[in-house]
Formats: sequence, C-alpha cells, structure tokens
Amino acid sequence: MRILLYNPDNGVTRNFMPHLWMFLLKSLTPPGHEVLLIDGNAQPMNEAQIAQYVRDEKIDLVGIGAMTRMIAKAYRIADAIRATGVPVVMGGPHVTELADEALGRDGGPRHADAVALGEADETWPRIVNDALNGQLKDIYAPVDDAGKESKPSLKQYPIIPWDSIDLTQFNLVPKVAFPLLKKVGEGWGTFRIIPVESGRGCPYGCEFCTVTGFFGDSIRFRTNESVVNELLLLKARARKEKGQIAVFFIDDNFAINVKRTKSLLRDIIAAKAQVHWVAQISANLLRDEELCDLIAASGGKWVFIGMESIDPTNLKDVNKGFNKPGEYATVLERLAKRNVYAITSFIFGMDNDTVGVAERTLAQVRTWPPGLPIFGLLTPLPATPLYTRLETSGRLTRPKHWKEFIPFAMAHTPLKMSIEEAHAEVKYGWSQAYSPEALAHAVDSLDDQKLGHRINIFIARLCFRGIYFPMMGKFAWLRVVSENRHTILKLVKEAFFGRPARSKRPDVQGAYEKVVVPEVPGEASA
Ligand code: B12
Ligand code: SF4
Repeated sequence: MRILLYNPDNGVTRNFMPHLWMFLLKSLTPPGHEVLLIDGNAQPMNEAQIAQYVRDEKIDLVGIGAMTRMIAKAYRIADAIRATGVPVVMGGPHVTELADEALGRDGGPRHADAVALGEADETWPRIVNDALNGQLKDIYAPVDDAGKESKPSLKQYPIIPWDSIDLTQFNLVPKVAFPLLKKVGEGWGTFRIIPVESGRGCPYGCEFCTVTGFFGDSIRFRTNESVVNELLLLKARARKEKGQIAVFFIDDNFAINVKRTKSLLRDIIAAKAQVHWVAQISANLLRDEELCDLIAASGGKWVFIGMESIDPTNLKDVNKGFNKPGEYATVLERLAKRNVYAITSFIFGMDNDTVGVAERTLAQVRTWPPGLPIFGLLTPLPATPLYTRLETSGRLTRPKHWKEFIPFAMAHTPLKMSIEEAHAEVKYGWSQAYSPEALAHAVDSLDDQKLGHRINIFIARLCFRGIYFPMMGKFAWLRVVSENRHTILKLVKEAFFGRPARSKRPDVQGAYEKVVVPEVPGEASA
C-alpha cells in the first residue's frame, strides 16, 4: 500500500520542528509498504489540495495525528480524504480522549474510519495489516493478551533512518541561501531541529496536563545506547549535507530520573555524540549542580521550564506546588553560568490571577538572565482534571472550544478577572517581553559574552515573537527588522569591526570558566 501520514497545520506559526509520531510510525510500518509524510505546517494544504494529492499519488491509507487545537482542521482534511474513498485512521491525544467524536458516535458526523487509542507503537502494524485486508476496525487499543491496558516498553526502540529520510520540508534555511551558507564555517546549508525522545511518562499529574493520563505515571526509558546512536546518525547526516542539526528532547521531563539523565549525558559525551539540544526540565530538578554541568558539556543550550506562575497559590491550585517561585532566579542563574538559557513558560487566567499579573510576572523576569518567556492562557483540555473541575462547577464558556479553535482565547471564566482582562494580560506579556527595547536589553545583558551567543539570543527572541504575533509574510519580517534596526546594526558592526575588550560580569566569571564544555561542531564563535 501507499500510506500517507499527515499532520495538520496549527494555523498560527510555521513549523520549526517535525512531529516525531510520523517518523516513528513510518519506522514501525511492516515491510512492503511505502510511507509518505506531509506536515501541514511545512507544506500547507487545503481540503481540495489534499484530496487531489491523495488521488494523484494513488494513496491507499491515510493516518492523521493531531493535538486538540488542530483537531477541527484534522477533521476537515479527514472528511475530504474519505470523500475520495480512501480510509482514514486517526490517532494522538485528542481522539484518544474523544474517540466517539472522531467516529461520529456522539451525534456528530463521522470523520475517521478507525481510531488508534493511546500509544500506537504496537497497534500500528496491526492497523496497516487490517487496512491491507480491508478489515479496519473502529478502535485499536493498546492492550495485552488479557485485555489489560499496556504501555509499550521503549527498550526495543526502532531505528529511525535519519540518515536517509527525506527532510527537505523541514529545512529552516531559506532555499535561496543554501548554496552560500553551505560554505560558511562547517556549513549552514541546512538547519533542522529534530525531535528525539529518550523516555515517556510523567508522574506529576498537573491539573491542566494530559501527559500523566495519556502516557501514564510509570516512566519508561530507551537505552542510552539507542539514544546515543540516534544522535550519531543525526550528526553524520548534518556533516554529509554541510548543514547543522539541533535536537529537541521531547520527553516531558527530561531529568525526571536524575541518575538516568546523568548517565545518558555522560554516555553522549563519551561517544562524542554532542549536538546542540533543548529539553523540558522542571525547575525542581535543576537544583543539581552536576546535572547542570553535564547539560552544558553534552551540548544543552536551552531548557524549557514550565514555570506557569509566580504565585504559589496558583501553583497549588493546579497541583504544581512542586514549583517554587522563590528559586526560579537561582535556577536560571545556575544555567546561565554555563551558557544555558531558559524558555520560561507562564500561564495566565489562573484562579488566583488578578489584573496586572503580566506586569508582576515581567517585573521578575526582567531581573533574571535573559531567556525566552512565553505566555499562554489556562486551557481546559479534554480528559484533564481541570476540564472536569470547570465543567462540574459550570465555568466552561466554550465546552467544545476545539470545534472552533481561536488562538489565545479562554474557554472558561477565571475567578478574579474577566475573560477579556485575561486576554489583555497575555497580549501585554508578549508585547512587553518582545518589544525592541526588551530585545536590545536581552542582547546588552550578555555584553560580556561571545558575539555568537548574543546573536543567538537575538535571533531566538525574534523567532519566539512569532508565536503570538503571526510572522507569515515578508512584510511582517521587514517591519520587525526595521523596529529592531539599532540592535541589528550594533551586532553587525561588532561582527565586522570588533569591540573593545570588556571585563566579564563578576558573578559569572569563575563558575562559568570551571565548566569544561567541549566544542560542538558548528558552534557560532566570535
Ligand atoms: C514536542 C511537543 C510540542 C512541540 C511541537 C510539536 C512537535 N513539532 O513535535 C512544541 C514545543 C512546539 C509544542 C507546543 C505546544 N504543545 Co505540545 N507537546 C509536545 C510533546 C512534549 C511531545 C510530542 C511528541 O512528539 N510525543 C512523542 C510521540 C511519540 O507521542 P505522540 O505524539 O503522542 O504519538 C503517539 C500516539 O499519540 C500515537 N499517534 C499520534 N499521532 C498518531 C496518528 C496516527 C494515524 C496513529 C495511528 C497514531 C498516532 O502514536 C504515537 C506513538 O505511540 C507533547 C507531550 C508528549 N509527551 O507527547 C506535548 C503536547 C502534544 N503538547 C500539548 C500542547 C497543549 C501544546 C501547546 C498548545 C501548548 C501551549 N499552550 O502553547 C503548544 C501548541 C503548539 C502549536 N502551535 O501547534 C499537549 C496536547 C494535548 C492535547 N490534547 O492537544 C501535549 C500532549 C502536552 C500536554 N501538556 O498535555 N508541543
Ligand atoms: S510536570 Fe509537565 S508533563 Fe508532567 S504533568 Fe506537569 S505539566 Fe504535565
């Protein structure tokens, strides 16, 4: 069969990274089938275009995966494909929770011929065989022989053939710039951010999160060897195509078992498998100095920290009391001393939030080492304890918010402010944190660092700005470049003419230099 795996676009940002599920299912497909991948964020298609594609390419089976926020688009695409007579299987977190919706058993229209519940590593080969025999069932659940729910072990993780897989749609370097950039340094002809998982599951059970329910509270890890080999494969590919690769360890909490993470990072260093990487790690686990040393030494550049709120009452309300706002600054300083910076994620519209929460949060953020703050709204995702709590108390204003997805819009009323006030707080957060002044300040606060680091933080800020302010056209970019021209000119001038030697920040000097950070090929230096 010819199988198409399709991920719908999120309608807000272009993709900066492919979705792992597509590559994983491709690798787990039984031999004898051809699997094509389309990520709508990289190759946007409307319903008519996808139907035409399916006909032209003579596709026999389509698999669609989607988060809740893309599910309306996923259903529209599925309807268009099914209208051509090709069966559609859907999987991922949303349809796992609301299989009846996808199968039209809730009174609405049917969108999928079959639904894969939960982790599909073991059910996917069965789905493909049933489709081949024209015997697709409605629901595929991961259960053992006794009919009990089973979670796949990650010990026999498939080899994703990163060295040969077609990744053209995921190159972040504009096509026109390929030939020139190939020759810069060790080559920048391509730049890709690749998702790699080293483990699954999180026991913390934060109220708004689907992960503990979906992946379970028992944590499973791949072997160190399998992760290291994957990194080596990725590095080899980057070298071959004179490009760069960075890795996003998509584990929900990369250091959930600190001992295991340290052993993995040591093995990465020993095998010289370092690439620049980013991972999600909760603040409480970053108290460990040795872990932070190993993060830096193994290529870690950015850590995503779900801070959520600077208010302990809010954190307790959503079952995330293990976050201690009092230690955020120390944790970020600890990372910054090693040249590792943080993507700090905040949620507004929590029950104890009042007007002014964005400014109060920013007032703290401004005292921290520069990073990438991001702001969202508390969102009741289906099947989360939060959804049940708000539904029971009659506070949902858009109980099926996913049917009509609106970016940065609440679906329930916060307790101490109105919905409009919560929206204004998010807008304020983004506008202030990504204003030209804030960007200039972030660059200046790294005055004692290599030019490369300062350029990195500037570019990262420009890109993150696009999460809230759509950057879809050339003009959007031109406007931003013009607004930030002073900072850009300053960096360009320094690149060409250098700058007078400066003394290092006294708080950073000693500790920073003690850490032995092996050079990662392609690291920008100036
Ligand atoms: C990486 C990641 C991202 C990346 C983007 C996605 C990418 N390019 O990979 C980034 C960081 C950008 C991101 C952003 C967001 N994310 Co996110 N993200 C993840 C994360 C951590 C890993 C995803 C992953 O690759 N998992 C590993 C793979 C193997 O698992 P999987 O995708 O679930 O696939 C398995 C099964 O679901 C199934 N499957 C999946 N699809 C299909 C399709 C078919 C046909 C079949 C048969 C099976 C199948 O088989 C796979 C193998 O078992 C997950 C949490 C998690 N651990 O999954 C959250 C998660 C997906 N994100 C979530 C959310 C809410 C968001 C945001 C909305 C957060 C926010 N408030 O801004 C944004 C939205 C982004 C956007 N604009 O689209 C939620 C989604 C919940 C939901 N019901 O929709 C999750 C589950 C985390 C959570 N807190 O609950 N995210
Ligand atoms: S720590 Fe992160 S992944 Fe784990 S339950 Fe909380 S929000 Fe979800």
